[in-house]
Amino acid sequence: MGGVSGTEAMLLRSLALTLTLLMVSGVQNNVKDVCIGSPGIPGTPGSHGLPGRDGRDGVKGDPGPPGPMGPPGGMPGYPRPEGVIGSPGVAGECGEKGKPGERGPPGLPASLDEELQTTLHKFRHQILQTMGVLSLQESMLVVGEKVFSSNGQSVKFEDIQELCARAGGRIAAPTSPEENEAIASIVKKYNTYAYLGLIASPDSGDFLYMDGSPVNYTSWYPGEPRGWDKEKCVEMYKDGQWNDKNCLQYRLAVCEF
Ligand SMILES: [Ca+2]
Repeated sequence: MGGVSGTEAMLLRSLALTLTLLMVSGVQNNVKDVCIGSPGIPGTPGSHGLPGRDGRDGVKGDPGPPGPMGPPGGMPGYPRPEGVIGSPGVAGECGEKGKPGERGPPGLPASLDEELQTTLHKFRHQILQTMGVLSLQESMLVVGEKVFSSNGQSVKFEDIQELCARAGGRIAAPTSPEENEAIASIVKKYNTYAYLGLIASPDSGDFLYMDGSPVNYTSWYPGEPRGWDKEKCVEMYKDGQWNDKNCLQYRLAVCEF
């Protein structure tokens, strides 16, 4: 019983060669079927590779929260805009009156002052034009220095006074037959009694002009005045005669200027 014979050794070598060829030719399935040994021990892990290259920049992030307040003593800020100018102060006291200046050279007499005469001529012309138009429209009646006029309104005595004063005149008061006739013509035109600028004196009961002076002309209707204390105003009838009357009636407003 010696070792392996020569023939057996050849067979074993042929078998090993065949197995090697099968493995090299990739016929794994066949190898599996043939390889029946236990698995080997895994090898040790390889060493770490070199670090990779830097990546590309990422997306810009959100702004961060405001930082803490800095220490005092920083730079001054921008100047503020100027405020509104205040109201002017109270005027000071008047100073002492100065000395009169020297007398100027004598001027021209008004009659020789050409510019003044031209202005006066223009004024006169314009006034005559205006009076002509108003007279034509029977809006005014000229008697001597006075002008009588009415707006045709009938109001109480006090309101006539106010109305005439506002127009720059006063309630009409006849001081002569001519003036009385002029006012009477206005009363006839509007067919309405008018109050006159007369009032009973609170002391004597006598009738006076509005400035308190006594009347110098009257045109009482026969029997008037007889209102005693109750009729302190005077109305004019259409024929120009007068009657004392209370002051609260609505009468034509006739003014004189
Ligand atoms: Ca009367």
